Amino acid sequence: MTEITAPKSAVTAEQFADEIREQLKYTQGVTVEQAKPADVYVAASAAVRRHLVDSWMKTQADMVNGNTKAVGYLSAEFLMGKQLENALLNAGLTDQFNKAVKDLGFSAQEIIDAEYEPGLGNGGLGRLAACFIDSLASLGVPAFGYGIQYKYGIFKQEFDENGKQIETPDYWLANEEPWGHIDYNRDQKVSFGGEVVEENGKKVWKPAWSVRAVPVDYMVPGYASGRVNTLRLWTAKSYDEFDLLTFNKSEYLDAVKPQVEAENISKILYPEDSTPQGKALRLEQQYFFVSASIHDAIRVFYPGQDKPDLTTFADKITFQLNDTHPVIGIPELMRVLMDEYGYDWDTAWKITNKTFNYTCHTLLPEALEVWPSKLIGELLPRHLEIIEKINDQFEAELKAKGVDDATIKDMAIYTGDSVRMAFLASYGGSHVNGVAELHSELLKDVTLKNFSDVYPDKFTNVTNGVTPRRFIKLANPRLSDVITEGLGTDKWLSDLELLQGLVPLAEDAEFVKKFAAVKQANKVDFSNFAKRKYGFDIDPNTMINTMVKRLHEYKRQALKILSVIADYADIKSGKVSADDVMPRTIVFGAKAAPGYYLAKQTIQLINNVARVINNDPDVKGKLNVYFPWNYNIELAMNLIPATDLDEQISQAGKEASGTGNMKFALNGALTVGTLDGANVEIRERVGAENFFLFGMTEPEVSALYAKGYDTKGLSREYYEKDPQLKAAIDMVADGTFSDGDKDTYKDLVNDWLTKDYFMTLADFRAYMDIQAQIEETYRDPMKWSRMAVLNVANSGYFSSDRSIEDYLERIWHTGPLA
Ligand code: BZD
Repeated sequence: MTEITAPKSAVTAEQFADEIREQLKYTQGVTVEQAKPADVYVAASAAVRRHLVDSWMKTQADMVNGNTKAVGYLSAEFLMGKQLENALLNAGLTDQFNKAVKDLGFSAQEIIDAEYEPGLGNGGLGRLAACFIDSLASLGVPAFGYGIQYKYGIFKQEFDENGKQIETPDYWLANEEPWGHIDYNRDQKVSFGGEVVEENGKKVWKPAWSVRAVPVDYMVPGYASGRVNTLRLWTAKSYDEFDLLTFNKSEYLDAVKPQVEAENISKILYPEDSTPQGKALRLEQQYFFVSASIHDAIRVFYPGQDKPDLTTFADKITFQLNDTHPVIGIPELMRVLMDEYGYDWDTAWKITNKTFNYTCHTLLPEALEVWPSKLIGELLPRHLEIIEKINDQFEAELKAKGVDDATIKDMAIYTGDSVRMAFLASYGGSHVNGVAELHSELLKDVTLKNFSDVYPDKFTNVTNGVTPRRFIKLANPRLSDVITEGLGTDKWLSDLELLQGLVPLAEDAEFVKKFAAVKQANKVDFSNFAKRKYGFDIDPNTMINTMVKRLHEYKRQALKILSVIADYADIKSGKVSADDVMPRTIVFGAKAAPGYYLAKQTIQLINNVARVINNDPDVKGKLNVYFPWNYNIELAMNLIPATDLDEQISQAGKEASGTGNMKFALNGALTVGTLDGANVEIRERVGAENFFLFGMTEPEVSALYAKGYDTKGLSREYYEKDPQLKAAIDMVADGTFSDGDKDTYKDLVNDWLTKDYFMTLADFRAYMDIQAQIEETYRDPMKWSRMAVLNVANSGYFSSDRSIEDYLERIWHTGPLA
């Protein structure tokens, strides 16, 4: 007997169909006969939202009235994915919905497909925030996600006829969006500019301009917890109506200028995922959402109080800073406490220090935000003063601890010219965490070493995780059924470590075959999806080998494509017979930041390798490369369950964690990877024999830098010595993938041969060797599937529920509502 614990609403399919009809008629004014899938999508969304409202209101009331500290997850990005399916699952309405829409004359899939995916994030950091608020709600922990409702999300990616990336705006709000509720009555005023004056011995900020921050609330339903939290995304509105006088003179653009400028703040998500752009607008965005959120928390937790006792603030809510983007919140809370509520510096500092914690998501020094003091001074003059004072206090504290002057200088939060946000966060909050064990160690030993030396107790690790609801249950229903059957219960969806129970089944041939059949069926599904959406002809009987993530030199998509080219060259030159090749389909998905030249060249190269190889009869059916454009959550949910082999092949010591790797392992793909980020922990758990490890370790990388790898052009030696590598690079240089033009990739080739900062060439041989081993393993399907079962069984640790439990225990010191 299989135990089923999934939520199930008492509502019948007939009742749910009636609710959809009502919405269609009374809110949207269309009959069922007139309705298009997009209409039914809006109606069904409104209907499911209604089923969640009571839990939502009760959760808020219990949060405000109870004694459980809430979590405020401050994040410039929440990459949520489509909402309807997830809301149905958590409301226990999936079956009713499926039947109801069928009775109304639609397929469930076409209704789900009618939703437009919001792209309010760049990549891992934004998706992590979405997984975390799902887990907070599922664990019953009171929480707010606080961020920005950008009008334009991450750009839409297309490829032109030369294979180049084209970015087009993603106006995701072009059609009705049924999930967000705009609450004009809970707005906040956010001010900028002006000057600070002294009045009666007090500092008073006289800002020059203000915008109206209006919250748009999204429900965040928990799975099987009965709780529904809130994601509050701020949108910027102007206080100034347009200037009628100017308008009457027909100067339309001038008349609406102030309005446009204010509303620009929430207009667009910065498509950056590595280096901060010194853009005023970006700082405005950061301050905008953080200031509104802090004031909102005071409003929520001290309702109707003119003179709240904010010495209890840190007992009401703890703010997690998702990277440095919200760090301006530290001086902002200081300012609010002192200037708006009259607290003295020391009291304000205690509260602030207790309220904030900081998560770092990078190891690239250039990705730690640094703002010019001049810009902060112009935009937020009072905050700059406070930051200077924080820095003075910090220096005095360091001196008192006996830190030497040179180190104190290295640690400066405020250097005179600039403000280092990661340092401000490390000093201003209670805890600092990295996102995987290796990453947290490197933060302590390298990136934030001085801080960890002085404040060792602040530093901790919380290894990332992913939500099993979206990334197993919704993405891979077939595997979910096989797991539930294998374990005799579906409880694993809220306690993922139960997957351990599958370990013995790896020895059960019947189970392993069933598992393999799921993978095969998913591959067929993906092939159909790719045909429908992209026009690709993917052969589901080949190995599906996937590399999906932002395009970055450190992630080394170049290593993957060079290996493909090397294989191609071997077949073309007759060194390897096509008959001996194990058929493989390589699928890439990646967006490059619009200003990142080498990343964009790499995209162009991959597209043209795909074009040449896929059209070459010599390798037909053996080696194929596809690059579906505009990688997003929907594509991830279709591709991950169909993947046999995942790649996380970053240069060791560069990828903070990676979370794609977790999603793949949980869906029964094997990983080829370096000892980097969360790969280290995945390998530890699934077993070294079930993970394809290759490449230099972090200390080996450091040693090779010390020899001058990138400065003395050592990469060329690897090129000269390895004929396979040489052949591959020569093929790129000689125009094989650019219709004979030798210039197209010259900068890429030149970089490989003279600098190669991320050591692609140095790791090439090890990578080719491990790929040979992978082929051999794949030729034994039972062996491969057994390894894949063990990956699933041993990856339960990588649930975001476990990450959140770690945050609760190590950092937030709070828990579920009573
Ligand atoms: O965060 C990523 C890291 O690169 C991954 O290793 C890690 O798994 C995830 C989650 O912790 N970082 C980002 O995604 N960073 C950004 O997207 C980003 C966005 C704007 C500005 C700077 C970085």
